[in-house]
Amino acid sequence: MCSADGGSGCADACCEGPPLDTKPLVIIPTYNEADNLRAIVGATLAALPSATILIIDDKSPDGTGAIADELRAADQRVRVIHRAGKLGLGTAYIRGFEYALAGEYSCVFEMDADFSHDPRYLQPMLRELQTCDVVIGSRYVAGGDTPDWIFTRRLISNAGNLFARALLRVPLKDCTAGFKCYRREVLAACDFGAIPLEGYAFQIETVYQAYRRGFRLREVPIVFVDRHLGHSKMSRQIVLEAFTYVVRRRFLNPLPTQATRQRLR
Ligand SMILES: Nc1nc2c(ncn2[C@@H]2O[C@H](COP(=O)(O)OP(=O)(O)O)[C@@H](O)[C@H]2O)c(=O)[nH]1
Ligand SMILES: [Mg+2]
Repeated sequence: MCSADGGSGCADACCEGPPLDTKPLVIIPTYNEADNLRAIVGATLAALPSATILIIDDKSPDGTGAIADELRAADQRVRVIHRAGKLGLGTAYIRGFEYALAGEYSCVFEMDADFSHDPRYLQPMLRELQTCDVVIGSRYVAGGDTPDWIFTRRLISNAGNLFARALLRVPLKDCTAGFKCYRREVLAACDFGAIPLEGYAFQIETVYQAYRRGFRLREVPIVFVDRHLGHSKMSRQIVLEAFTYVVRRRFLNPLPTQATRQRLR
């Protein structure tokens, strides 16, 4: 490990990072994804055969949980956590991070079940993680795109990102991205459950905390396509949550920056 960067990994060739490609965990939260689950699990294992997949299902009424159990019985790389009811995306990921830390996973992916996050990006993201701490599959860097979105949806998403970036000063083009890969050290150091959050706000909180704690973030371009099967669970309330969270985080309980931390030590 390199001392120059506080032990969170280093881009220098002299530094040896943890063996990242040996134990990736891909967390896939599901709610009513019966039409997508078999295909996404198959595509994920084909793209990253060394991965373990953790499905976290919230008692989906459409039988997604039973399909998850079937996939688990067929392949030991698939694991399943059933929760009692729809408890939200944020807490599903937190449960998945706890699972990862209780095991020996060296890096952890967040990925949707609906193919908006194409598994073909898993290998390139893992390669990037060799020289940083969090890789973000970004729609807003050169090469990234949201080809299916109408103008107003792009506008809302861009405005939300601008707002988050301006207030929280996270140097990312895509702060609300949900396709990400973390080194386990990041998950061990952060407390993403500190504020209960559901949707885009949870995604912003993860990069905010990681950045403020001195971890290195890197965006890689992804083309984000809309789901073909099933329905989005995002709502107006989740968009509102993101706006109010950004304001609260900025003005009520901002985290100190890494530089401030070092001064206080
Ligand atoms: N376990 C769990 N998964 C959820 C919940 N809400 C959404 N998801 C899953 O999280 C992922 C992203 O949700 P989605 O509805 O596609 O959001 P969108 O991509 O922003 O439209 C999908 O895999 C959903 O099935 C929830 O409350 N619990
Ligand atoms: Mg989706």
